[in-house]
Amino acid sequence: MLEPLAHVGRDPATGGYVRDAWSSADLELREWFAGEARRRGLALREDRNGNLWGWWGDPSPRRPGVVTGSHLDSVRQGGAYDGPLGVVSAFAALDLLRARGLTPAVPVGVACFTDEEGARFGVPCMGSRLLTGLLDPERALSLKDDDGDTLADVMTRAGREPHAAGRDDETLAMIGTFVELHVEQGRALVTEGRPVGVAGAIWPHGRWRFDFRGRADHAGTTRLADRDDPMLPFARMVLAARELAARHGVVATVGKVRVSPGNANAIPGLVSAWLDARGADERAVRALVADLTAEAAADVREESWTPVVDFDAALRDRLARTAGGDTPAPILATGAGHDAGILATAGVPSAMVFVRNPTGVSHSPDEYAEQADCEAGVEALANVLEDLCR
Ligand code: HGY
Ligand code: MN
Ligand code: MN
Ligand code: MN
Repeated sequence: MLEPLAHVGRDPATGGYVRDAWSSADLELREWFAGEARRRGLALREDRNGNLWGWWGDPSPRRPGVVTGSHLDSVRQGGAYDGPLGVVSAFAALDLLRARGLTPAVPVGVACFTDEEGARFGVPCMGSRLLTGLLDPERALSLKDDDGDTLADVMTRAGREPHAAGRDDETLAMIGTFVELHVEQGRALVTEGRPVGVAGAIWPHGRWRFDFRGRADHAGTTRLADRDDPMLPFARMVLAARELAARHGVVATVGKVRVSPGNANAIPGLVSAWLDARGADERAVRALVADLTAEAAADVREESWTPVVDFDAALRDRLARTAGGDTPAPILATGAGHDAGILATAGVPSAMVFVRNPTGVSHSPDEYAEQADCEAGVEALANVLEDLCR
C-alpha cells in the first residue's frame, strides 16, 4: 500500500526513513498528498499552521465533518508505516466509501498534520498542538534544529510563508470527529490474534532537555584532578534514568545526545541530552523526572508534555464494534503519542484504529504491517467512517 512513498527519504544503506519536517523529503510527501487529494476532486487547503486538508464536501463550522488522517514525517531512520499508513489508508477508505456509492451526510476530510515526530525541532505533534492552541506560535517559530535554523528559517527556505498561526478555531470547528489509523507500535494485536484494534488511552509522556556544563580542555594535558568533564554526570544520569524507571514502573529513554564541541581530543564543554519519559501513571513519570533533576548536575528544561489521553468511551466502543466486524476490536492503551491524542486533549471527539505490526517494533526500519492487515485496516476505517457519516 505504501509503494508510492517507499522511495521518499529512504536511506538505502539502512532501509530507514529520514523525513524531517520541511525537508525535501517532507516537501515531496506534501506534494504527493496534494496530488492524491486533487486526483479525487477533494478541496485542498494548507492551514495557517502548515497542516494539509483534503475535503469531500464543503466543511463549515455549522456543518462539521468526519476527518481521518495522520502524518507523513518520520523520526530519523524511522519505519515506513508510522504516519504514512494512516494517510494512505484515509485516501483508500474514502475510495471505498465512494465505491460503495455512499453519499455522506456530512463532509469527509483527509488530514496530514505537520511535524508529528518533532525529530527536527524537538516538539512532537507540532501541527496539531498549534492548531489546538497547545503550543505557542512564537515558541514554535523560534525553535531551532541542530543546525541552528529556526522553523521560520526552514519554512522560508521551503518557499512557505513562515507562519504558525496558533489556535485555529475556524479549522477546529470543521472537525466533528477525528479518526486516526496507525500501525500498532507494540505487539498487543499479535497476542490478541486480531488485525485491527482501537485505542483506549495514550500514556502521559514528555521530553526534557538536560544540559551538563563543564570546562573544555585538552584531552592529553589536563590532569584528572583538574578536569570538569560534563560527560561524567551525563553518564550517571543515563544509568540513573534506567534504575529510576524500573523503580517507578515507567519507561525512560535518552535517545539523543549532543556533545559540544565534539572533538575526540578535547574534554567537552557541554553535553546536552534529551530524556523521553512515559508511563501509565503520570505521578510516577513526574517522580522519575524530579528524582533525576535533583540528582543530575544539569540545567533541565521541559520541552513537551502530553497528559494522559482517555479517548471518549462511547466513541471508542462504537469504533470497536464497527471496526471489529463479528466481534468488537480489542481496545488498547499505548505509550505512543499521536495527533489524535492532541485533538482529544483539546476536546475534539477523537479515536484511533490500530493495524497489527508483526514485529511490534517502531521508530525503526523493522516496523512492519502485512498487506492483508493493511487492507483490513482500510476496510475497518471505511466502516467506521460510513457509520460516523450517516
Ligand atoms: O513519540 C511518539 O510517541 C510518537 O511516535 N510521535
Ligand atoms: Mn512515531
Ligand atoms: Mn505516528
Ligand atoms: Mn593541538
